[in-house]
Amino acid sequence: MTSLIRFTSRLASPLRPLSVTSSVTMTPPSVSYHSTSTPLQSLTPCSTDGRGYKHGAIDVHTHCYLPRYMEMLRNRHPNVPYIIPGATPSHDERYVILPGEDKDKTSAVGRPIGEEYFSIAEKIRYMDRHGIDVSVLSLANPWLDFLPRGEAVHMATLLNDDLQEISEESAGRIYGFGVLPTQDVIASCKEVERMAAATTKVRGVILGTSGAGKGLDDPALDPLYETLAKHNMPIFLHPHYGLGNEHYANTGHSLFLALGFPFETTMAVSRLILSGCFDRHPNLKMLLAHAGGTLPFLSGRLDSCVEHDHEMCDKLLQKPSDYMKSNFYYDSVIYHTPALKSVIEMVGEDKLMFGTDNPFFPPPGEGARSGAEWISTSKNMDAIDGLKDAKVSDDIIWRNASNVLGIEVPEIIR
Ligand code: 5CU
Ligand code: ZN
Repeated sequence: MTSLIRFTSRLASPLRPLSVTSSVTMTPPSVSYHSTSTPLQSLTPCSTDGRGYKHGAIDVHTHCYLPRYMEMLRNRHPNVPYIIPGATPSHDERYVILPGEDKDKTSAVGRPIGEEYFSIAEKIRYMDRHGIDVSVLSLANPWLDFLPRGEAVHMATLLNDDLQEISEESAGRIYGFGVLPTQDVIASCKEVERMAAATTKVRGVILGTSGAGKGLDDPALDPLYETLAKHNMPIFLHPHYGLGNEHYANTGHSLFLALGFPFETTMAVSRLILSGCFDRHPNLKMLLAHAGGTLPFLSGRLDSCVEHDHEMCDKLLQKPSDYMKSNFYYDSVIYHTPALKSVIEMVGEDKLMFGTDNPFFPPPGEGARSGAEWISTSKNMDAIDGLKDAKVSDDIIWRNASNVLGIEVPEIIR
């Protein structure tokens, strides 16, 4: 029989209602979270000696395929996304994730995955290795987009309960972005209400660009945006489908990820801004993956094209680039100091937040499983260090996420 848990919100947060005592019940999961037997509490102190960082970072772009979701993927073969079984259960499995990946004969089908993709204990070990104090965990793409409506609704509730319980057990190391069954807008609004009332550490939601199936500028999503804005829950917007995919054959996954992902974000957010969404929902906040794709770089051009377009020039209350400063935050996952500088110049240093995209881009070979340093993570940290401004680096590494998402940081780094 399922027992019932009551959650009480205790953390002061500029984004969430304070001191909410709720009688909303959340169902504990039937699947164990941890694929190792290590209790989370024994992993909780952050050893920032990984690369000698004096500050613990807050990672706002970090994923996990929770065990319950993995179980579902293992039973979907051969419908993408699915797991190709390994020699033994949970060993040498391959994950087929990207659209059309198993049809493109020019690239390998699936990628090897292990505990780094689904174990919370492994996530904490990785965090310790790289001086990351807190992770704001999100389910990775493609979330629940591919499920029939009813299944998506059911799964969202269970996964959000899992996330809540994981964060409660983590002694402050894990916060979360919940997941929504976006194909059902009313159910998504209810799930946001449920999380806002009941959870203490789920600080927003992760969303792909498909919305209810017609993109983010679909007016059908307005009630969801209104509900999220009402509860000060930001959307972490993340690509999955790629844009321009027909041009990427014979390039493995490189161009799909390097170009298709950021182009997808750029197009979806541009459409959303031009739809007037932020005039209707001025309090809606979004955190954009991969530093907003190419949007910061193209913002001047976007402004100019709108201004000179007789169909668009008087539809918005502000310039597109104004919304990009007032309603958006940007992760730092671009591996490049000059690019970071230009985003800061464009939107301000209070808008960037450190991210890693873990468990994607693991060290080549067996590195992910041997506790090796993740070059993708160090490169990102090095790019921030390259700004050569300790205050701005601190803003990006932890302070902005702490302020915006209401994340408690250990005294040592304040
Ligand atoms: O390597 C990849 O395919 C990915 C992905 O699917 N999602 C993500 O966030 N980063 C990389
Ligand atoms: Zn990601």
